[in-house]
Amino acid sequence: MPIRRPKIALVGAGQIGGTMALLAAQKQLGDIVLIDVVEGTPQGKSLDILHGGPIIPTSSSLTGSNDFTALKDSDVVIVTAGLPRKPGMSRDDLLEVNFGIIKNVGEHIRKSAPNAFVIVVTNPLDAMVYAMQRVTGFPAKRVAGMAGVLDSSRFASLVAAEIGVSAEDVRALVMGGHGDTMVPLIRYCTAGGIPVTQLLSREKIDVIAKRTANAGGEVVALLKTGSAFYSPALSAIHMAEAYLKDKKNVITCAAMLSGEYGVKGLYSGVPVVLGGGGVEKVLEVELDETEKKLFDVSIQAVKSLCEWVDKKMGS
Ligand code: TXD
Repeated sequence: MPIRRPKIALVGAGQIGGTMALLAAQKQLGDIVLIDVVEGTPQGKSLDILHGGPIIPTSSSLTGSNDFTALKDSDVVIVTAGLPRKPGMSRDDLLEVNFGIIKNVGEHIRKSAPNAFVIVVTNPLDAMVYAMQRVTGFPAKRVAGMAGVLDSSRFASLVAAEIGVSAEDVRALVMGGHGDTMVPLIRYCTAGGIPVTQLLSREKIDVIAKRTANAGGEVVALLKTGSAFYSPALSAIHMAEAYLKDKKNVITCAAMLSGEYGVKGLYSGVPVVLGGGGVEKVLEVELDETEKKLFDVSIQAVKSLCEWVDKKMGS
């Protein structure tokens, strides 16, 4: 049998969806289908990128559809369908409306793309990825949420700017929920292998940690009409690439915990090995007393959102 190109479905052709389509075409990750409920949006954006194909250059095909059957046999489905925040809104304010959307999308994925690796982006992320796994019934290793990779990148970018070094050389680890209770693990942040605590004062690092927790809100306040989309798109495609190329990258994403960190049956942002098997392994890093306390607070915040989802799902 000839090898076929992977099929990547992007459900939600908005700010993040459109940006991901361009990134996936530039990286030639496979054939891309954009799906949205707004007539013309997915078709227009895919055609626009296709027009640039010779310049990229790419051999990826791009199509757009308002029909969920376009999901058929996708290898990866990245879901951004839902409403973004407006200034003054918290991510949790989106819970009710976006749960309804995710439930509908999850049913379509279960029917049309039963073997896909699903990456959820829609906020409130931890609850939405939990809902997606419940609705699809897919093994938890095939349903992950995009958040920690973005939060870690945001933290690293601010550290790099503060030290005055290339962002390429800064690595950071931000765990927990994708919200105000996220946990930047300062001890694990390095610049070229050097612990950041040897390069910046504690005060400066704490300011950066606070700014990271509010980074999404900072962009929402500046844009006024929507939320961040370039770095979220880069983050989700980074996860998709690790899966499609079986890269076994260590990436922080919202993964189902089954006892790791003393948590069972909830999604939270943790470092995982992401490869062809999806979330192949959850990596348990050592947490000190303070970090453990912060992580537990973050878990409690996610737990209440997931209990809401359970109630809506009737169990
Ligand atoms: O780190 C993270 N996980 C967050 C996630 C980072 C940034 C943004 N975060 C959330 O992603 C944000 O709060 C939203 O919930 C999603 C999507 O953000 P985006 O900025 O892409 O929103 P847009 O531009 O409004 O795009 C959403 C698209 C839009 O075109 C709608 O028409 C479409 O989703 N939509 C649907 N598509 C398919 N099916 C249904 N039911 C549907 N409803 C809306």
